[in-house]
Amino acid sequence: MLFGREKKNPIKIADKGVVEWKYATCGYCSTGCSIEVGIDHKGKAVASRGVADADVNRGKLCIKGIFEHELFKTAGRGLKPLMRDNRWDAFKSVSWDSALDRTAEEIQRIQDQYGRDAFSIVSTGQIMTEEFYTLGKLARGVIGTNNYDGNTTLCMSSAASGYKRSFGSDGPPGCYDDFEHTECLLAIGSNLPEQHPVIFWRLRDTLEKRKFPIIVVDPRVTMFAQMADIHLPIQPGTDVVLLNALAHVILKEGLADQDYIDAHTEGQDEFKALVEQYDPQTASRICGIDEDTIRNVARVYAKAGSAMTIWTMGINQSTHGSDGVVAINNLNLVTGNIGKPGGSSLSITGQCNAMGTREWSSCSGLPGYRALEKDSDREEIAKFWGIDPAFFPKERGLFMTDILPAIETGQIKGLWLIATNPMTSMPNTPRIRKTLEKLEFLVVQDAYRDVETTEYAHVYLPAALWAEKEGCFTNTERRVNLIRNVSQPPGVAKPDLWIFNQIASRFEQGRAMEFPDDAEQVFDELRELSRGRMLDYSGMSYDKIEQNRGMQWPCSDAPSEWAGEDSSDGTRRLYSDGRFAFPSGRAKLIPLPFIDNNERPDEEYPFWFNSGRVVEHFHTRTRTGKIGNQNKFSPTPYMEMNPDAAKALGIRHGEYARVISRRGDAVVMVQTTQRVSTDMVFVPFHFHDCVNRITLGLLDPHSRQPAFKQCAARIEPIADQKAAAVRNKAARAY
Ligand SMILES: Nc1nc2c(c(=O)[nH]1)N[C@H]1C(S)=C(S)[C@@H](COP(=O)(O)OP(=O)(O)OC[C@H]3O[C@@H](n4cnc5c(=O)[nH]c(N)nc54)[C@H](O)[C@@H]3O)O[C@H]1N2
Ligand SMILES: Nc1nc2c(c(=O)[nH]1)N[C@H]1C(S)=C(S)[C@@H](COP(=O)(O)OP(=O)(O)OC[C@H]3O[C@@H](n4cnc5c(=O)[nH]c(N)nc54)[C@H](O)[C@@H]3O)O[C@H]1N2
Ligand code: SF4
Ligand SMILES: [Mo]
Repeated sequence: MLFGREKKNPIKIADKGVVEWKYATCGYCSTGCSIEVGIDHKGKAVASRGVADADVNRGKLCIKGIFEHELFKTAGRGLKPLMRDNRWDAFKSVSWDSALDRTAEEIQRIQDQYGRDAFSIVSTGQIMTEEFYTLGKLARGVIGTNNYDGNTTLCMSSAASGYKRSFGSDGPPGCYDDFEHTECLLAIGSNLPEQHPVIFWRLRDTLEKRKFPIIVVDPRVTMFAQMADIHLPIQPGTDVVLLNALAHVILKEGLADQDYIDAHTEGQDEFKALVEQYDPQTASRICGIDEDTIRNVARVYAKAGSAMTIWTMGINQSTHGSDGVVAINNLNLVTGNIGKPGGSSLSITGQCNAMGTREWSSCSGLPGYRALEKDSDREEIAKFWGIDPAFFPKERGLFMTDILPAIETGQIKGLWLIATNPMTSMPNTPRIRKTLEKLEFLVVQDAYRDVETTEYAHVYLPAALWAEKEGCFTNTERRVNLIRNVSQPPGVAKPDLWIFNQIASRFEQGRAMEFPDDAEQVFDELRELSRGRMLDYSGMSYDKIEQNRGMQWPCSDAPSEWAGEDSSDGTRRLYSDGRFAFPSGRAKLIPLPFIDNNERPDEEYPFWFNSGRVVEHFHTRTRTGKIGNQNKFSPTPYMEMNPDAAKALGIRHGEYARVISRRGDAVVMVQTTQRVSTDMVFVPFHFHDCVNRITLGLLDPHSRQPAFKQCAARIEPIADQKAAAVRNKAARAY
């Protein structure tokens, strides 16, 4: 009997009238979820859904993926190329030819006048692999500037640098399947539930079937810390000390895998001598974790049959970012936890295609993990592209974080920004503003017209976004996945690939080289360059990638050194045979002395200022700031502050307060919460004119990545709450 229930409002799933589902890969974070976009009979994208048989997400999507089809109709898109003579003039709409001619002429003029490296290019982790490869060919092979880098220096360069130092090559050795096998998970400086919700769901799914210890290292009590078995609220920036101490206990108590160390590593004597100094008692005074907990964690980790470490920006964005990664690798080498199911050093990548740029963009070298420093690599690529090898520099040039200061000193005069928004995302934005104002020529190539950085540009090039074009992304676990063309770009916006090819055709050297227009043809080209290498794509094709819902490299069409006998469906783990990418085949155990060089809280600036993300927004909100639900759930720049600290300053929950550092100030809404201790505040960095007015961004010596997570600030209550609300609102201008 229904007892009249049929009369109550039944749940109805809206019929969006989808007539076709098109395959893509999510364009936000690096989880790499397979997504299908539903098209109605008018050809309009009306729905998104997770692909059920994709191994990565198994039908799931997070809040960003679920609304991704709404991207195609967001406000603020660039519809036409824009141009002006001076920064202070109004922009005028111009034809593509005028904008591209002017850009090519200015590149040429600046290079003729000041030298080739005086024109600089900074790109991103968010365009397609085929676009990265083409941009690399243009920057290295045609324009020939060595001051070419990407925003991955703000994001993954510590991970890339740490992998190279320990294993001889970049490339995360593990995969999500490791959760199915591991007996202990250590997560350092990663807020997985919010920043990689679908990887987190994979972890939760495994934990429901089989229990194993979760240890989270984060100065905040994040959502991840709350579900952990052990939470280590570490002193900011001291992870290397904790990791050295864990290695100390493991070696002292005979818990190390000495056979693995002897067979597969070098440098153990120097390493052991250094960690000898980091006994738990000494370490606890620096890293703030008591000695018994250090011993306990070391034992739990080393005694597990297999154990893995994941990490994200809490490690990378530090003055010890690269050392932090090496310390994690050291821990996994001494316990024999590399390349085995459930045993890994798995960096959780940031942007959707941060891996693609590391592999193919030539930012730090030449395509396919080749190095400018190596004669044979320069010769091979020069021959393949049909240019003189002497055209390439013999070592890499400046990183993004050194390119902007080089504008200040006059070394760089022109800049091309592609899909990155440094006026919001770089540390110490008051300083960035001055550098951008100093440029003789700035060209901004972005999908949105309303990015802050465009205010400083001479030329703006409107780019197509995500599935308005076709190509591949590589995710955290080395999985190459495909984006099919789902929708057309608005106005006359064009794919980045088309823009790069057009610029190439305006240079003599570019006209003499091949710049294919079709993404799949570019894919075929880079696939050839990958054959036999660690990042072998030779067994992949667009159709095969789509059928497999993404494939993990090495994936070879023949037996090979890195891929083994049969890798035609991809390879889950690297280094499973204990052979690493250094000529000796051994990994390096590297001693890591700790020097405390952060700006620390003091009497005048008594709080640690920590920054990061929330689940609803992506970075500088050019996209998520315009999508209804995402903005509704997280509309305001706010600050997590401990209730006791707030009370001591007379600040109440929900009031606006001012944060001040030696660089600048910002107005934020205070959210009192026990997530942070009394000497720390945390602010999501998504809002313009906010967090990065405060940050200092000291650089890591190896990776040049900024320490976004550590600086000192003071908090002041605001008497005039109405005026504060206006200032706060300005930071969410979209
Ligand atoms: N929703 C959403 N998801 C995203 C992104 C986004 O913008 N929005 N961006 C993507 C990108 S590009 C990236 S790089 C990732 C970032 O992903 P995560 O790194 O997971 O995110 P964050 O919030 O930047 O920082 C993670 C944690 O580091 C902690 N931390 C701060 N200082 C320290 C320290 O000294 N030691 C340790 N151990 N931890 C510390 C912070 O308290 C914070 O909880 O997210 C990706 N996913
Ligand atoms: N304080 C603080 N600052 C931080 C961080 C932090 O944790 N704290 N995190 C840092 C990290 S990890 C990162 S990755 C950076 C991110 O910093 P940014 O890269 O500057 O941030 P995004 O907003 O992702 O900028 C990407 C731009 O690309 C555009 N875009 C998207 N798709 C396309 C496309 O297909 N073609 C073109 N041409 N344009 C496109 C978007 O509109 C957007 O303007 O921020 C860093 N800054
Ligand atoms: S978890 Fe990342 S890749 Fe997956 S839907 Fe969310 S933002 Fe997209
Ligand atoms: Mo990032």
